[in-house]
Amino acid sequence: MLSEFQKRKLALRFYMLDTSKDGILELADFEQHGQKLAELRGIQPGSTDYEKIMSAALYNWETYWKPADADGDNKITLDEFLKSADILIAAKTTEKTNYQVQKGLFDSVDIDGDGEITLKEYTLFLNSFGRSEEDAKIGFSKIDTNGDGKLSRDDFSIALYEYNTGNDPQAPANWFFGSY
Ligand SMILES: [Ca+2]
Ligand SMILES: [Ca+2]
Ligand SMILES: [Ca+2]
Repeated sequence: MLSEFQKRKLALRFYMLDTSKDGILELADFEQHGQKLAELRGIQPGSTDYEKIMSAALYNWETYWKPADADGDNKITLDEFLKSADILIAAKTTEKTNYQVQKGLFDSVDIDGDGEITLKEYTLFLNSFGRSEEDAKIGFSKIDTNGDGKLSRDDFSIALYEYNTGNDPQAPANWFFGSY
């Protein structure tokens, strides 16, 4: 069973991803988010980088979110998402799926592709969800565990995994998407 804390944290993530703000997650939300991310980064539609962002968005939807669509109507309600998260967390099957999704996500945040995420890159990522620079600063400092000003692939994956599955109200990874 998800705790109230987990439900609240996952609901925040759900609504953050709901780009169209209609209370339902569907492919269009992920496409819109991809477009927003590309726009913030000054990437033109049709370029290779643009295609990369859009395919990461599609992959994220297909792999992580679509399986939660219990009634198969291509729309995910918060209820469907929480039920699915509950099952996945209980079965501990999130780890592998998360890894694949995180890989795509990491690559789309790591703008210069040097294998590390800087505060600047992270800020852009959070901005794409409508979060502020202040949120990014706090989130970054919480998940940059060795304080070297960069997020490694491990820092990023471990924090996101904790965010998605953890039940510790004190965990630094709760700040992954900014204040909560
Ligand atoms: Ca929506
Ligand atoms: Ca559905
Ligand atoms: Ca980088």
